[in-house]
Amino acid sequence: MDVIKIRKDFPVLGKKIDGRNIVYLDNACATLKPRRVIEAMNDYYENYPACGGRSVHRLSTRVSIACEEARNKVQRFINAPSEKEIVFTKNTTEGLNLVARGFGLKKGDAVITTDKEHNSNLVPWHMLREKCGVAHIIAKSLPDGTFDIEDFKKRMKDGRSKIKLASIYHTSNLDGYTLPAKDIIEIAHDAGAHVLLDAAQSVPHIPVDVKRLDADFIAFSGQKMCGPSGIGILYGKEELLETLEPFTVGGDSVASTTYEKSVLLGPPHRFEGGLQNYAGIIGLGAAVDYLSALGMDSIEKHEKTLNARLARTLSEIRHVSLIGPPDPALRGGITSFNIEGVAPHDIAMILDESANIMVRSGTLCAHSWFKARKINSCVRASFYFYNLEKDADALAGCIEKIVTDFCR
Ligand code: ALA
Repeated sequence: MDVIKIRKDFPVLGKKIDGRNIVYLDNACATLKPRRVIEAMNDYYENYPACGGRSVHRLSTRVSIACEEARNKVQRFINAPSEKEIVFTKNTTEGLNLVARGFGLKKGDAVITTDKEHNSNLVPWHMLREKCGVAHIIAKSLPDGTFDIEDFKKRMKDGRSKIKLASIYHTSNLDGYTLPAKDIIEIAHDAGAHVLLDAAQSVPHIPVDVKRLDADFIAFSGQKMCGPSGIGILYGKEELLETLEPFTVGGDSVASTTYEKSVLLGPPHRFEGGLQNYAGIIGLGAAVDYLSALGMDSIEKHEKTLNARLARTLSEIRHVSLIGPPDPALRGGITSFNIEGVAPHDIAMILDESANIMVRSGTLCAHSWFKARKINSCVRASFYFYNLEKDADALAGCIEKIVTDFCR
C-alpha cells in the first residue's frame, strides 16, 4: 500500500496543530474521512438535498437511487446475499438495540454474551432482564483476553433450548482481539441459538463475509470505516428480518394505513421509519468504495505490521503493561496499555499536547471488564491504513519519555 499517496486523500492529515501534523491513533473510536466521502456528502447537500423514497421529482429520485446504490455497495462489501438484508441505522448501538428489542425474547429465554462486551452490547441485555425477565449469561475469556471456546461450548450445552441468542463482539474494542467467529457461530447454531455480532471493530479492519461466517445479524458503524458519523448498518438474514419487530415505525416504513391498522413494508424499509440520514448513507457508500479499492486484506496486513513494530519497542520499556494477548498478531491494529503510576488520561493529554498524538483513554465503554479486573482504565492506540511506521515510533518514543519522567 502506498501510504504516503493515501494520506493525501485525507484533508485533516495535511493540516497542522501548533505547527505540526497530527498523529491520529484514535481510529477505533472514529476514523478520518477521505476527500471522496466529504465530496459525496457535499454533492448531496449542494445538488440534490431532497428526501428519498417519497416524492417523484428528479431531485428526490436521485436521492432514492443514490441511497439504494449505497445499500448495494454495503451488501457486496460484506457479501450479503440480498440488499433486503441491509438496514440503515444510526450506529452500531442502534443495530444491537434493534435486535435486542425486536427479536421476541421473553421470560425464560436467555442471551449469552462474553465478559468483554462494549456497553452497547451489555446495557440492552440488562434492560431486557429487568423489563422482561430474559436471563443474561456471560461466557468467560481466558486470562490473556482470548476466547475460551470450551467455556462457551459448556455454557451453550447447559443452556440448550434456553439460550436463544449469542450476542458477541467480533473484534474487541478493548484489545483488538478477533474471535474465532465462524467456530462460535457453528457452536451456537448447533445448540439452537442465533448469533448477533457486534462488528463495529471488525468490518472496518478485516474482510468480513457474512455468508462464509453464517452470521444471523451483524451491526457496524460508518464512522469507524472512513464514513460519516450518525450512520450504521444492521445486516440480518432475510428470514430473520421478516420476523424482527421494528421499533421506529412511521413514514416510509408502511405500505398503507387505515385509521385502525398499518401494513408494514418488507425489510429493510420497515426498519427505516422517518426521513433518513441521506447524506450519511451516500457518504457511507463512498467510504465503502474507498475501502474496497484499497482491499481489506491489505488494510489488515498494514495495521498488523504497525502494531507489531510498536509491540517490539514497548516490550523493551519497563513499567508498561499491555491489555489483551501479548502477541500483537492477535491484536489487529490496537494496543491498549498502562504505565505504572501514571493516570491514563494524563498520558493521553501529554501525548496530545506534547506531540499531537491522539489516542483514547478511559474505560473504552467497557466499564464492566475493568471493574471485574480492578483496573481503573487504560490508554488505547489504534492504527488504520493511513498511519505510518513513524507514527508507531513517535508513540513509542513519547511513552519512553513519560516512563523516564514519571516512573522511578
Ligand atoms: N466504541 C468506540 C470506542 O471504543 C466509541 O472508542
